[in-house]
Amino acid sequence: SAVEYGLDAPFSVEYHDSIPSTNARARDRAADGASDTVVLADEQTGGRGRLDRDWHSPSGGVWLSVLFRPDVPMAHAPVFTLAAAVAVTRAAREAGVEASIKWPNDVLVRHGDAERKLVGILTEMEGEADRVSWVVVGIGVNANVDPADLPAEAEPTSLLAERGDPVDRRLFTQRLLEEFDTLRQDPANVVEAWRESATTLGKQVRVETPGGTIEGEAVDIQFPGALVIETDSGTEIVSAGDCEHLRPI
Ligand code: BT5
Repeated sequence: SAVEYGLDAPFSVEYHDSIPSTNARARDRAADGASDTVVLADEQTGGRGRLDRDWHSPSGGVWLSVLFRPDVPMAHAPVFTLAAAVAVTRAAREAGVEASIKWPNDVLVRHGDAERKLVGILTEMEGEADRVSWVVVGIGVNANVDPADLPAEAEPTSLLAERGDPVDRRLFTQRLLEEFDTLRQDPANVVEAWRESATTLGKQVRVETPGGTIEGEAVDIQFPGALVIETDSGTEIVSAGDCEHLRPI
């Protein structure tokens, strides 16, 4: 409940026991002129992933959206997805869970060769090419939820399952928002921070894009968020928005 939170965050925080989607609510707040606002919910009944996929959001998760108005061109907005991934990874590690980032928008926990999805991030924005009007970064963390209540094909995990006991959602969310607040103000340094927490680099990957499949070694990330892949026929650079699926091969 809201009482469990009582966050001292660098944002104005709006809490809901249940809401269709915190991203949808944050977009509505943006249309009303709000900024530096976090929408937080215990449960979402219509959570969304990328490409209009469903995001399962039972009670006990940390489902939140950060609305802000950075002074950056539209093309730079993907850097805030990386910033969110770094922030949530750091908060998870402080909670004792060895999370790492899978490009472009997942945070997962490795168990041997298996990778289990802990977090998904969905960034939306509106504005002009030379300056965004607003950005909404949606972060879905399987916090105190049972992975058995999540879609099995996604191979999900949760902070609860990894730790064996519930996480203090207030502390976790507080740390997440503090880290995100620092990173969002320093986009140029986000890529370096991302490299330190990423699991994708140095791996053989297969990326599905609207233009076809790209296979090779993921060698680097470029500002504001593109993946650099060495293929047999040369270097390919894939923007986050063009990635439909990334699989290790
Ligand atoms: C994402 O999409 O990973 C972005 C998810 C963003 C969710 C947050 S919650 C707060 C805010 N409000 C919203 O409405 N959304 C944001 P994508 O990469 O497209 O992955 C979606 C896929 O993940 C689905 O097709 C499922 O296979 C799987 N999935 C669904 N729910 C999951 C969960 N809770 N944990 C792990 N995997 C899940």
